[in-house]
Amino acid sequence: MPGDYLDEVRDVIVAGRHKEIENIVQGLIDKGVNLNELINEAMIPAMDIVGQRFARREIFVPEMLVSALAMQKGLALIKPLLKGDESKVAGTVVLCTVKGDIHDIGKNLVGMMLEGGGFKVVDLGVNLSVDDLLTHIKQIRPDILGLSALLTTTMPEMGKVIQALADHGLRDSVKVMVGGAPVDRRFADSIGADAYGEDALEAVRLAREFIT
Ligand code: B12
Repeated sequence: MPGDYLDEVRDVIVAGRHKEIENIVQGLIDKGVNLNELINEAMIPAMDIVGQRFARREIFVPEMLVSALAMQKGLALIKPLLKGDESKVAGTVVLCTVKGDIHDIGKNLVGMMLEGGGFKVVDLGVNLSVDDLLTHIKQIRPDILGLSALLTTTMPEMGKVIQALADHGLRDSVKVMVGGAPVDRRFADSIGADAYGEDALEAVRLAREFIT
């Protein structure tokens, strides 16, 4: 049955069975399954289930961690297959999670899709302070900056970054897009971001819009 493998992948990630995920995902890659379907209909929904269980206090941080590990191992196998043609770079995107936030799975997915879409991605990692980020922006001079936050407590950092870009005369040289589960368009507007992206595909669409 076509949908069965989606259920299996979802269940293995939810259960945090990270030692099994690579064999399963590699087997599916070898069979030529649709990778977007695998990510969007099995892997991301698995993380949503994990988050709901955590919120209901049915699981705790260690369980969230092993699910995240399973997710990361699975995505690592898919990543090389999404790579675009590096000879035609559409533009440079700097990505990071803001200070205080170490949730990087969504950011990594955004980076994978942008690379697949022909962008050069400079991933600065997680927990970037405003000052560190400014230093990198001055050096790299990207076309686009993508900020990710998964905690309501770290969302305000996005506004601080945008303000700091303005204070240092850099705001007009870089388009800023923001994303992450608690972020929405209204928040993006309120902090003066150029755009809000709901998911990784939207990030690619926005980046293309910025460049053309
Ligand atoms: C996995 C996970 C963890 C892992 C993270 C591992 C890792 N390497 O990322 C660990 C265990 C470390 C963790 C820790 C914590 N977590 Co946590 N975590 C999660 C969980 C279950 C999944 C997140 C995830 O990976 N989702 C899958 C990805 C693909 O989705 P996404 O990140 O939203 O990204 C998509 C879009 O948002 C968008 N996007 C993302 N970024 C960007 C950027 C741009 C520019 C664009 C355009 C788009 C975009 O595209 C992505 C792809 O579609 C969420 C629940 C949830 N459903 O979000 C809780 C959750 C975010 N965590 C939560 C909490 C409370 C914590 C802790 C405080 C727990 C604790 N007591 O210690 C710590 C905080 C750590 C910190 N300082 O950051 C809460 C946050 C609540 C809140 N209101 O703020 C959540 C919502 C769980 C819950 N329901 O309560 N967590």
